[in-house]
Formats: sequence, structure tokens, C-alpha cells
Amino acid sequence: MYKYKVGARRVRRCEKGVMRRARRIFGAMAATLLIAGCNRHQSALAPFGAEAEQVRHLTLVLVVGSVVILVALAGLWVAAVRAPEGRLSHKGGMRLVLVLGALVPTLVLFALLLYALPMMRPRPVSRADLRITVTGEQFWWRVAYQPAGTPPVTAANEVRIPVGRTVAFQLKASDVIHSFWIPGLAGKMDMIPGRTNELVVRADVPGRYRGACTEFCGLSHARMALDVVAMEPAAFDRWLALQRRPAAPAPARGQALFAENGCAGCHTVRGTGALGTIGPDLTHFGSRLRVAAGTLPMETEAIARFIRKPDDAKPGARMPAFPHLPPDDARQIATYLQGLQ
Ligand code: HEC
Ligand SMILES: [Cu+2]
Repeated sequence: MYKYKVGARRVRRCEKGVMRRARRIFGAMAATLLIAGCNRHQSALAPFGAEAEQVRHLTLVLVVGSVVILVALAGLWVAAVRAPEGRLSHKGGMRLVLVLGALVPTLVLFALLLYALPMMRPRPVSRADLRITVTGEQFWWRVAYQPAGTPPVTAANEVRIPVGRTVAFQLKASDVIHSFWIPGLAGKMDMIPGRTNELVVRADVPGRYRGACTEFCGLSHARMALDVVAMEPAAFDRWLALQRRPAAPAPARGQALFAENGCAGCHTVRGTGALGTIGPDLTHFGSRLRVAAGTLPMETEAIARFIRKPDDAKPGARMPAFPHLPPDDARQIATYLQGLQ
């Protein structure tokens, strides 16, 4: 009797423990969902473009559809278990397996195919539409805007697009396979060396968003992000005209240090003597939102540290370190680069 009581108490205590743990796990899951739901910056469920809206729509149809099927199957299972003995025949069971196991899935999949195929047709592009070539590099993005009838404008690590207009991304890679994904704008598209893939999109909601490389491309693959700015068309045209201009640096010691340290061998600053093309174009570096493909904030200290030791922020980065550069010189160069608006 005594033993039994202790056992019951223990069981009760154990049950309480299980309940507490379950509550904690459910709480954590709910919190994760809530946090994920708050991210409207980089989320396929918070579309700002027509193509991503289709992806979201299709996801919704699939999720609701599969829940309906799951509930119907559970209902069937309950009915089968509860059926009085003798009501169910083997033949009837086999017929049910044939219908639900072969006929219904065939019909459902065929209907889904008919429903989804038209969504895969890309939006038509005309000669007047803006083309933007984006080339994946280890571990950054080379960008060239090609508005119809005018020479291209080079930039890097950020794309700006006009809302309401068709934009055709021409996607390439220079070294290994990368993948271009702006979840709020469209689905993924691979960037393959020696090929040009086209991704046609239309942004509908102005704002600041984020994209990322989604094909493992090396050590700093996870530090290969992309700021995306969707702008009103008139503001976009003004912005592009400014990007087209050469740099207008204010006189700064940083400019001389930039030349002396050989940075110009890899970086272009149009309008100065810097013509390198191995690294990102820095002509309007200061107008970018972030540094080194979304890795660092646009702040003097962060840039100076990156210049001296790029590996600290981006392991495996294809930019040599300049550890011998006095920190103050690095700060001077950073200030000069930030001034390139
Ligand atoms: C051998 C070529 C090479 C040299 C020399 C070089 N860089 Fe770079 N630089 C790169 C590459 C490649 C990247 C891209 C790194 C990444 O993000 O993965 C880069 C990135 C940068 C960035 C970030 C650009 C952006 O769009 O956010 C800055 C700033 C920069 N370099 C400044 C300098 C300065 C200043 C010097 C000279 C002290 C220098 N670089 C010398 C190749 C070079
Ligand atoms: Cu990549």
C-alpha cells in the first residue's frame, strides 16, 4: 500500500514534468513561428513582387489542400476502426485502396499540374525593359544595369529596381555555381559559369529587402547577401543617372593612400585612375547600404577593419589582407570611400 502511494505520487510528479516540458516546447515553437512571421525583410511569405506572390499563393493552395486530405484520411481511419464487426469487407477495402491510392492521387496531381503550369511561364520582356546583369563571384555580386539604348552602369553588392516595371535579371557566374534568390521577389535561379539564365520579375511594393546566395559556393557562402531596394520609377531613374556619373571625391588623404597601396589594381573608382576589375566597383561605394555583400555595416571602423583583415569578417575572401597598414591610414581610406556617394 505504502509503496503504491509513492509510485502514484511519482507518476503524478513525472506527468507534471512532462506537461511542463511540453508546454515549454510548444511555447518555443510558437515564439519561433512568431519571430519568423515578423521577418518581412527576407521572406517568401511576405512578397513584394508579382512572381513571389504566385509562389506564396501556390504554397497556400498546397498547404490547405494537404491539410484537407490529411483530415479526410484521419476521418476515414476513425470510421474504419469504429465500424461494427462484419460491416467492412476485404473486397471493399481493396477497392478503396485502388481509388484512394491510385485514382485520386493521379487526378489531384494532374489538376495541380494544369493549375501550376501557366504560373511557370515567364513574364514577357520587351526591348525597352531594363536588364540587369548580376554575376556571382566568390563572395560578392557584380552588377551591371543595362537600360535600353544607353551604355551600361556598373555597380556591386546591391540591386535597385523600379516598382511596377518589368526587370529582366541576366544571371551569370565567374568561378563556381552560385544561386540568386530574393525571396520576397521571385523564386531561386542558379548562376552557372558559362551560361546566362534569365529571371524576369516585377516589384510592386517599394522598400528595402534582402537576397542571398543559395548554392554553397565556398567558405564565405553564408556571407554573400544582397541588399535590394525597390524604388518609385522616377526616383530610380534619378538614382541611376547619379550612378552613371564618375566619382566626385572630395580632396582626401585617403585617395592617395588608396593609390599607394595598390587597391586600384583590383578596384575601379570611375573618374580617378583606379581601373581594376577583380574586386567590386567602388565608384559610388558610399551610397550602398552595407559593406562586403551584406556582411558589415557602412561604418568607418568596420570598413577600416575589413581593409586590414578581410578574413576576419569573411573567411576565404578573395581580397588580400593589409595588416601592415597603420589603422589610422585604413580609417583615412575608409572615410575617402564613404565619401564616394
Ligand atoms: C587582389 C585584389 C584586391 C586588392 C589588391 C584589394 N581588394 Fe578590395 N576587394 C577585393 C575583392 C575580391 C573583394 C570582395 C570581397 C568579398 O566581399 O568577398 C573586395 C572588397 C572590398 C571592399 C568591399 C566592397 C563592397 O562592395 O562592399 C572594400 C571597401 C575594399 N575591397 C577596399 C579595398 C582597399 C581599400 C584596398 C587597398 C588597401 C583593396 N580593397 C585591395 C579584391 C581586392
Ligand atoms: Cu555564392
